[in-house]
Amino acid sequence: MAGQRKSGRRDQQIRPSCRLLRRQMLIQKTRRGFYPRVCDGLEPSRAGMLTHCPGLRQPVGTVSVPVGQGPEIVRKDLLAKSACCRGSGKASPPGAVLHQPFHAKPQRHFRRGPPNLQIRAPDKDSKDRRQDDTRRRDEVVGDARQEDSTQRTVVSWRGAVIEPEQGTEPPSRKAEGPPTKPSSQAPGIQNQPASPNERQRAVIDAFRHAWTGYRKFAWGHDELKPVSRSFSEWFGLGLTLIDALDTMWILGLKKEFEEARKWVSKKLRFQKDVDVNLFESTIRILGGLLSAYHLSGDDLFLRKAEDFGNRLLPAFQTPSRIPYSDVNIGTGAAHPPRWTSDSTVAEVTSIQLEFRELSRLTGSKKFQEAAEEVTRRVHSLSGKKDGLVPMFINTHSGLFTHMGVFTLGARADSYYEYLLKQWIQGGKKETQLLEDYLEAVEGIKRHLLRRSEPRKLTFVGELAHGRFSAKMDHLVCFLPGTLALGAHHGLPADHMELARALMDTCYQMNRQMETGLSPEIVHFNLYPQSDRKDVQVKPADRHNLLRPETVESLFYLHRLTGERKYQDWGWEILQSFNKYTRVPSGGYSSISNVQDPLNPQPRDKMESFFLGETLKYLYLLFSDDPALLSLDAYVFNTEAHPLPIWAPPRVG
Ligand code: DMJ
Repeated sequence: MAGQRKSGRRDQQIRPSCRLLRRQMLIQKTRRGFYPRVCDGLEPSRAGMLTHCPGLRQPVGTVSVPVGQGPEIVRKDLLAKSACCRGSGKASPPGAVLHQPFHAKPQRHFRRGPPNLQIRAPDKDSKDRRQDDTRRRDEVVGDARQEDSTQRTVVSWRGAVIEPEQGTEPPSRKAEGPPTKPSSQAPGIQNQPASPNERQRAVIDAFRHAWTGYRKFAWGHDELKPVSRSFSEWFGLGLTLIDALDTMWILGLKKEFEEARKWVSKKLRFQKDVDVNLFESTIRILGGLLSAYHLSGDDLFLRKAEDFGNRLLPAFQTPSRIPYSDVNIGTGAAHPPRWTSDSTVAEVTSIQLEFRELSRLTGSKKFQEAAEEVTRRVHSLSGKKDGLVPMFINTHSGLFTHMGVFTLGARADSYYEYLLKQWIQGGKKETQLLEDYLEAVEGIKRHLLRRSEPRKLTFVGELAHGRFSAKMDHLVCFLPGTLALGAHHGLPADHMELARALMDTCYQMNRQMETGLSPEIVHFNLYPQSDRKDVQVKPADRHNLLRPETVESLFYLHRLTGERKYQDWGWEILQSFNKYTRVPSGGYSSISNVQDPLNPQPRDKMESFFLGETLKYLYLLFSDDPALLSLDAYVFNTEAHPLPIWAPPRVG
C-alpha cells in the first residue's frame, strides 16, 4: 500500500517540456497560494508537490478542526458510530477506557517465514557465511516473556471485544536491548513450496519475463527502461533488485534469488554521496531487505537493513522531529525539497512499520523512537477533519500546512494504511493507532463517499475547502484491502461491506477502459444521464504505471471472503498487463493511454513496484492457501513486503 501510492520522485519525473512550467508553478504558488493544474501527463508524486500535476490543488485555506483527544480518553463518539461488530469476544461495557501500554523489553520472538515458503535458501559463499555466522548467533525463538495480565488492553466495541494478541511484547521504547540474534534454524534447511497452480504459473512467467529484461539491460540499476533496453537511476541502489527479492522467494525462483543475493553481498554499498527520499527508500529498500531477511533467514539482509536504517536517521534531525523528505546516505545531510520546508503527511507517517521492525530485530530503540515520535506528534495536531489529515506538514513548526484539502489518494493515503497496520503489527495493543484509524474511517464515510450514476458505484472523492470533487486516484484502491484487513482483525463488519463496494468500483475502473487497465485518476459521474458512463477519464490522467493497488485489494478480498470472482478479476488484469504492457525483448512498460488498445503508448519505464508488489499480489491472489503468508502472522508494508506480526496467534 498504500504509501504515497505513486511512483514518486521529483525531478526525474519531470519531463523536459515541463521544466519551465514547474518554474512557473513555483512563482504562481508563491504569489497566489495555488497549486495549479499543469504538466498534463505527469504522475502524482508525493516527493514533490510540484510534480503532482494531475491533482488540482485548491487555494490554501485555514480550516482548522480541533481534535487532539489524548490516548486515554474514552471515545464514546467513535464507539457509538460503529453499526455492528464482527467477532464473538466477551462483552465489555461500551466506552471502556482505551489504554496505551508500553512494555520494557525488546521483542526477540519472531519467525523465519511460514513452512510453505521454506524453499532452499541460496548457497552463500563460505566467506559470506562465516561473516554472517560471526554476527548475532543466539536468537532464541520463544523468548517472549509471559505478559502480565494487568498490562493487557481490551478494546470494547459495542458489546464486542478486540483483544490484543496473546504472548506478544512490542519492543520497548525505553530500554536498549541486546541485538536480536539469528535463528537457530540454518537458512538453508527448507522444504519445497506447494506447486503453483496454472494462474500462479502465469504470474511466474510474467515475473521471469520482467526479470529477464532487468537482468539483461538494467542489472544492478534502479529501473528497467524496457523499450530502449536501458535503465534509469533514482538512488543508484539496485532498487528493482531489492524490491523484488522477497517476490522471488515467494514465487520459488531460487536461482534468480541466489543471483540477486550475490549482488547484494558483493555490490550493494550504501556509502554513497546520494540523496534518497526517506519514504520511498524506507518502504522499498528497508522493507525489502527486512522481508528478505525474514523469509530466507539470511543475516546478510538484516546487516544491510541496519546499515541503511542508520543512514536514514539524520532525516529526523529537524526542529520539529518531523523528518525531512530527503537524506544523503553518504554524508548524512538531510533536507527538505528545494522549494519548501514541508514534508508530505503520508511520507512521514508511512515508515513506522519498517523502523519499528528494525528496532525489534536489532534491539536498538533509536529507529522505533524516531518513527513513533512522528506518530505521536501527528496524532495530537489540529487541522484534521473527523480523522482525515491534510497532505503537508512543516518540518520546522511541526504543524499541518495547506489545510482544508482531504484525499485518500497521493500524499495522504498510506497514513491511514499504517495506522491500522501498526496496530496489527504490535499485537492490537496500541489503541491510539486504532482510535485514529476508526475515526478516519468515519471521516471517510461522512465526507468523501458518494455513489456514481448511472451504476451507483461507491467511490471515495476529495474535499477541498468544503467543496467535494468526484476525483479518485487509482492509488485509493489500496483502501478496500485495508478495510477488509481491519474487519478481519475484529473491526466493524460495515468496514467489510464498504471494502466490497469499493472493490467493485476499483474493478470497474479497470474494466471500463478499452485496455482493461485503470488510468491513474478517474472522475465519477454524479448526474443521472443515461448517455454518460460512471467512470470518466481526462486526457492528462490516462496513463497506467503498472501500479498494484487494485490487485492488492483483490488479494485481501479473496483471501478474506474466499470468493472466486476476485481471482477472476485479477486474472483479467494480468492478461491485460500481458497484452498491453509486455515488451517482447524483456520487461513490462508503463503506458500513456489506457483507452487506446491500438496504441497504448509505452512510456519505457518498469517501476520497481511492478515486481515488488503487482506480481506478488497477483501470485498470492491466485493461491487458495490461506496459510501462504497468513494475514494472522504477517502484515504487508505499503510496498507489499511482508513483516511478521509481533504476536502470531498460538497454535493449538
Ligand atoms: C508503491 O511504491 C507503494 O505502493 C506506495 O505506497 C505507493 N506507490 C507505489 C505503488 O503505486
